[in-house]
Amino acid sequence: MRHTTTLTSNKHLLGWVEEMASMCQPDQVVWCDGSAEEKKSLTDYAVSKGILIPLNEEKHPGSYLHRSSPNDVARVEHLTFICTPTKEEAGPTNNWMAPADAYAKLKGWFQGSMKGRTMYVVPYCMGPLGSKHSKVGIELTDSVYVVLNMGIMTRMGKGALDMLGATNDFNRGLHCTGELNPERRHICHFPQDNTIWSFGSGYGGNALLGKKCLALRIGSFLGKSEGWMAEHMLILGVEDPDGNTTYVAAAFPSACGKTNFAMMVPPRRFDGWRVYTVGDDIAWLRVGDDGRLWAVNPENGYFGVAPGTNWKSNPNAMKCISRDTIFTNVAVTKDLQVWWEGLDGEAPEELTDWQGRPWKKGSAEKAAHPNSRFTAPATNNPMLSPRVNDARGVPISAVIFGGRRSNTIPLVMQSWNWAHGVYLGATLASETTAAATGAQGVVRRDPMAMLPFCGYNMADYWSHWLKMQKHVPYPPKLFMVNWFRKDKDGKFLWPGYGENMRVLKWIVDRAHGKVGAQETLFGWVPKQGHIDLSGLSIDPTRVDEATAIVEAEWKTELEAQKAHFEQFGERMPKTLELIRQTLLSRIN
Ligand code: GTP
Ligand code: SPV
Ligand code: MN
Repeated sequence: MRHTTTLTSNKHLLGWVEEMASMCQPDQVVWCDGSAEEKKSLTDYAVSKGILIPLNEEKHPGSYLHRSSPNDVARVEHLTFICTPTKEEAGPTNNWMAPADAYAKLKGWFQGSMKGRTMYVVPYCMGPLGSKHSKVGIELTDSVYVVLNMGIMTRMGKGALDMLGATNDFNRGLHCTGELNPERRHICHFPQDNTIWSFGSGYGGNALLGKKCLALRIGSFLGKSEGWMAEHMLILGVEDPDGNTTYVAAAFPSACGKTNFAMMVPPRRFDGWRVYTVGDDIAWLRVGDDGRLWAVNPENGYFGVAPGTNWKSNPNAMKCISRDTIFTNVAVTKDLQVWWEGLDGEAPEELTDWQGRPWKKGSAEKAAHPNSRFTAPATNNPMLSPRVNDARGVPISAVIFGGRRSNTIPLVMQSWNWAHGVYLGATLASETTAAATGAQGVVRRDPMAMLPFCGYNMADYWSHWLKMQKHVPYPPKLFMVNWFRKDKDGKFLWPGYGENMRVLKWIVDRAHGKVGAQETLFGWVPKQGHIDLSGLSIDPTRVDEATAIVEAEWKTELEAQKAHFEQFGERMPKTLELIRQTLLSRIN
């Protein structure tokens, strides 16, 4: 099999592509340049093969529907591996395979796997083009759907190759859709080799290798040795009526509200306030020359959860998906308009569901898959921060950790200090969601929302977080939030979405030392009346319930954290366990 390209003469790259192609044996190798013509011809091809279905051109210009295999609808954490030389380097919260074993096993699967198919060479850059902090990756894939998604989610094409030049400094990503057989599906990371091999899934975080695989798993590993941090965080800028903008980063687990918070529209009471989106999923954090922590969003688009998105909950997301968007596993109307649970208005009488089957209103089954998604370019966002392409990023004044918890965790709490904030992040727990396969609604520890994304031992990751304090003379203040506390009937106590602005305002004021706080046994909370509730029609007792600290619940919580820490043995930073014991002793 022969192939040529005029796009690069990089010997490292050409040699590696040749090697991978001779293993996978595609019929042809196509180099992607990221041009508009290329996008059009790939799209036309995908439509001709039924991989993409054109949507209603009037309602959804330039937009398409993709239906994935019903067995391939979310990340597969049990099939995701960190392949470090020793198991200890991956730690107890990651699946581990010895690198030699993983390469051998997957070589067996990749061998001849692209016969009759095309291998696309997808060069991409995570982070602004030309920035020394950005990372170049090359993804080899046999999926045209992956290519088109990478074209939206990353700076894809010739610009990335130009950045790479003749160097060997690129992530080697190999992806093959295979037969979509869950028995032959693995997502393997080789941090020491800056390599990712993904076989047997075409979906999201399993297949778009720039996102979770490179920007978080490999990224967190690189960050540890290079002195920066790769985090599962949104980044937003909140501008007050005087025009001062404060930047905030927030880590919430998958499908726990990052996209919504990053695109929030402040309620009427906050006339003159604006929220700008820098990123909705991933933040790369570095210490700036001025001693502050600066954040860059390495992505270029949004791979967002569709269900629950509507004109009331997230009007900016609705604008983001108004054109040039790929929808995956949503339902469609007869005239090819998209639909999902939680979209505005009543469900239509009849739909075609996410699997292409007829669906009738009132059906017990969901029409859209709970993890159905949209892939939309960041430039569609009317509130896109003008700083997104700034290589320095934006200076972060507050970092927020938040989970999906029906009880215990109050609406908002500020840490005493950096170490206590790291403790709050390290003990973050959340109910599982449809973003990964497996049981949903089960509370599990998801430290810093990074449980599925940390590319090395979580205890070492916490040490890295603790150590960062020394390198950040002007650190952000650390907070935790919970939008998801429920009353005894199982209803959310706090209205959430745009109303979260009321909580954000307190956080920003605290970060600037503008407002007081109430000391509790476990952290700082707003004083009575400090969360502005004007113009909000909600029974104030519900807010009291949402913000309450119930000692008995905290006792259970703190005791449950013991086993979480113990699994890390000697590597566990003592500071965090001592903080846990201190907090517990305050109740006892
Ligand atoms: P990933 O893309 O998986 O990392 O998810 P994400 O953190 O960006 O989550 P997203 O903003 O897409 O929200 C996921 C789900 O949570 C959606 O169904 C939302 O409607 C719901 N949600 C988001 N914010 C709130 C909130 O403030 N309150 C409530 N009750 N639900 C929310
Ligand atoms: C998540 O699961 O946190 C996502 C979606 O952002 S995926 O790209 O599939 O990881
Ligand atoms: Mn995510």
